[in-house]
Amino acid sequence: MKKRTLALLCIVLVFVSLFSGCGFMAASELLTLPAQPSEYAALQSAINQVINAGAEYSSPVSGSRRQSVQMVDLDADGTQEAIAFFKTMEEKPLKVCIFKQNDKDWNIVSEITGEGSAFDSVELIRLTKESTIFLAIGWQIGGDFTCAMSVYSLKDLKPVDIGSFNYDEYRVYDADGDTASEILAVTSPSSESKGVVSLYKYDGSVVQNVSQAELTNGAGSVKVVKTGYLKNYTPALYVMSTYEYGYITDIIGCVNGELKNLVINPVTDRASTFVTKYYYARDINNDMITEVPIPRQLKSSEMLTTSSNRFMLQWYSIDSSGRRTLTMTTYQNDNDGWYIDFSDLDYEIVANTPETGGGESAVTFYHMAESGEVTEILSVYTLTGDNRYSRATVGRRFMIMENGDKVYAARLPQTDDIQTLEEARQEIIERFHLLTYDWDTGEVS
Ligand SMILES: [Ca+2]
Ligand SMILES: [Ca+2]
Repeated sequence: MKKRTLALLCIVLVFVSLFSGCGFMAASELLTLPAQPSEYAALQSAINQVINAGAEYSSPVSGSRRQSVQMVDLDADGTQEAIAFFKTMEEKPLKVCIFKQNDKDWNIVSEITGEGSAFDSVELIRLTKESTIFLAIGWQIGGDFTCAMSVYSLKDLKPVDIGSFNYDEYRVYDADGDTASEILAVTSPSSESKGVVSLYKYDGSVVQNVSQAELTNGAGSVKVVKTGYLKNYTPALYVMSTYEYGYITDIIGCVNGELKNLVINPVTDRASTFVTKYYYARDINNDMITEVPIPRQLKSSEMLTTSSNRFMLQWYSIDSSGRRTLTMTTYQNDNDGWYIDFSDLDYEIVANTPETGGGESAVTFYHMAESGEVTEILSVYTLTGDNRYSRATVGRRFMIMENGDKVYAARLPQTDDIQTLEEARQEIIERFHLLTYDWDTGEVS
């Protein structure tokens, strides 16, 4: 095994589910004003007048802005206004109030009311190249997971409805590279229609649907929506849905202002990204470009007892024309929480055999010669229990790392060349990684 330079993965260990979308969250504690210094007492007093009139706080349930009172300089006058979210018993029960400070007092300068069961989300969006802020409010309408978004201009802090649309999920980013943000709305498939991603853009007076792209025909519920970069560093939306007995990822890019599904096969009307397990697109090699995992079945050998679902994951980056480039090849062990980067090997892994028992779980990888002869290349062990450390170094085994109550070890073929063996061991240690969570999985609740 030759020593190679490897791009070490930098994986963030913190699992933060930051997602926008129309899901139901567990009722979180309402976050009101961060503190109660004297200058906020007057604001609290103004808010209390709304509450005393029969309203209660109703914080947005998803997205990154979930406080029921948010301090923002909406009109760029250098001082912050307050936006507060309430639920009332009125005919339109959801109420947004914008408060502005005038000397010491805070007063309501405008209100928005709407129908729905809850605020799904709120966004402050720069829909033009200038710094002007537009307000978008997602309303949960009806009992299912459908939301409606209304977008408002805020000239003189007077909201004017400049467009609205339904969505199940959405993301806000500059999709077409004009430095202004757009809204990309995802609607799940129904019995009558395919899932669709729609591009909503501000034309100077209204926000309207300027382009859309369909998801895979036959795709089911949307599981993951995340933004990422194509190979040429243009942004795209990666949408993973259930599909038959697995999952499929549609990749929606914006080409010359038009949304395009970059991985759809026009003949089959489905994306080329089917996976049987819950493997979603991510930046596997930390180069800012999102890769999509596609499994490759390992060849099997009659000389080995292997189960049929043994495969490597091949991670591809996609460019704006849909061409894909292999970036990394991994073997992933979901049960034991690790993967190995098998990129750029000068031999082909053909099969592996898993074994479990007695506080040990092992996977052995093989190479197959043209004659069909099978050679063991590498075994990786996950060890638990009392004497796991001693078992990590028994015989030809060497320890890779420990994590919690697990010790990971490996075993390489016999060799008398101590230096080669030491280099090979070091390479295995470098290629071995624990499975961790993305900081932004894009998972949809
Ligand atoms: Ca744009
Ligand atoms: Ca990448």
